[in-house]
Amino acid sequence: MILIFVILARADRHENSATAVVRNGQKCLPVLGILLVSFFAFGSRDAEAGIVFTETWESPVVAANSTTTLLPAPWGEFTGGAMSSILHAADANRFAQPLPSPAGGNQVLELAGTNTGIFRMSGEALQINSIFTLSAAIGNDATLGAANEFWSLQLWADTNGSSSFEGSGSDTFIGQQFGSSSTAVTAAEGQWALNSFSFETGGDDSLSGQELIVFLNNFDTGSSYYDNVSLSVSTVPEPSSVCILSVGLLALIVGRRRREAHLDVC
Ligand SMILES: [Ca+2]
Ligand SMILES: [Ca+2]
Ligand SMILES: [Ca+2]
Repeated sequence: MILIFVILARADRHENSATAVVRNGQKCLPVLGILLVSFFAFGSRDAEAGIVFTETWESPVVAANSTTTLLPAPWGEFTGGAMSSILHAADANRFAQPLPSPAGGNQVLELAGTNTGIFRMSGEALQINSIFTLSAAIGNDATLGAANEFWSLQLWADTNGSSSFEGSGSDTFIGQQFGSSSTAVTAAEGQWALNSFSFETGGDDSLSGQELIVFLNNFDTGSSYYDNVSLSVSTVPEPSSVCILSVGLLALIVGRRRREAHLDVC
């Protein structure tokens, strides 16, 4: 990164030595173009993005209009309270079949009852300068007037190293997006909306090495509906690299304008 900036700076200085040639803005375009391409190429936050898992709830297959409490591995019920979880074929009275985007297929997860939740160990160790994004299609049951707003997408850290989820006091709550939040997207009746929660670790290494836990929750009355649950991780470029490029670009632009202003005066 530093080498690229040095090369660009030298190229800029070399061009200055032939100052007589630089009389209009067109000469700036190649250098600025290279800088901008470099910035986006090396500064892209999604350069190393990857999907950790996607869960569609299409397996095991259940008959239409029926349910099962059998969760696909490695999902498990959270045992900290009166929990239940139901994987069921979408009832035509609740949602159209096949399920409209951003949901899909014919099966969804229903979490029924106050403070119901299921979790999944992600297999991902938390590390600095990373962004973890948990997203899901959230459904609005057409048979009820309520907006099914008590869903919650949560990320936790396995602080006690149990490779399981025990909740507060044992594991660390990282954050959530939830249905009654002002930033949540609520689908129309019978429809689905994509919601997500992102956690950027930055340079904080307090949770580094701990396994990330995904927790899906229904925190109040009624039911929550989830489909196409997905976890992704991307690496944030080194702050020093972004800083060097930004400062370098700014310095070159300012320097160029000053020299051009000087030439105009002369
Ligand atoms: Ca599905
Ligand atoms: Ca509803
Ligand atoms: Ca744990």
